[in-house]
Amino acid sequence: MSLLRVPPGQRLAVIGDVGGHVDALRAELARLGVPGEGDGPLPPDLLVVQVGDLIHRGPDSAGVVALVDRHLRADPDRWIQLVGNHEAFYLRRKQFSWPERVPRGTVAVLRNWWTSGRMRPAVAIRAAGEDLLVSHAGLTRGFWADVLGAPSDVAAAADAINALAHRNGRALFKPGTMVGWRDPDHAAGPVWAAAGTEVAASWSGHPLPFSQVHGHSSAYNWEAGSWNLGDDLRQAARLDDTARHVVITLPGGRLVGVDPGHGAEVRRQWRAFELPGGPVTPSGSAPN
Ligand SMILES: [Mn+2]
Repeated sequence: MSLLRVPPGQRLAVIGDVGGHVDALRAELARLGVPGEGDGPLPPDLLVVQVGDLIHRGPDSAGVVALVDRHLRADPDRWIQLVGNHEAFYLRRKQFSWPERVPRGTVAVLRNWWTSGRMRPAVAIRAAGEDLLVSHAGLTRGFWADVLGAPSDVAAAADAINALAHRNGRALFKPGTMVGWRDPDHAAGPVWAAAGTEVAASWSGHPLPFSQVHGHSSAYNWEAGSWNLGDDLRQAARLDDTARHVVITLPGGRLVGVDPGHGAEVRRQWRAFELPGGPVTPSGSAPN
């Protein structure tokens, strides 16, 4: 089973949805210490996980994919690339309509990442004494129980999700309320589940087997200033305005949402979710 341990002295940075905003990605990588305005090489103490949805919306999807491709080639062990629904748009039967198309060469790069396994659905990480499952949209309780068989171990969960990639795409890409205006589905898949009404809501009243970090959508509407959560979960939720993160702390772990919500316009204020390596839990976070 594959559990990625972030050793003492190293750090983890989980980067949320990029949405074709190459300048925003470069700026964040530079802030994390990547030289050459994010071109690299990655500093030796840095492990990057990007949650998918690199492309669409913003001005330069091709530039984002080219930049990430350089990191994946130069440091395949320290840039973990996850698949989002916008990448999946070019990998399989289309599940939604979208007005944009990335260039053919960019599609070829995405397909190569997917077939070679360099882009995957999930990763299990242990950092600062906390086990984290990172996926594009988050793992609902229904999917965890019905499709994965309720693994309590984070590495077993990631392995089970990743095993679906080329064997059972129908399960992996199971849509939820964000496709076709369906009602919320507490068993929506980890590429499509909505952060508030599906992922968080599905765990309400049930202990989390491990913590999670996800992108794709947010349990808080930053523009409207409103929650996509019921009262009980709202009590457990905390906002990080500077980073644009939503942290919902529940029995057994926490759900960390890192989608900055970039549209055609970039959000100026956002950050990666960072954790130090090693066994020490940083003050203020939820140990489990
Ligand atoms: Mn998405």
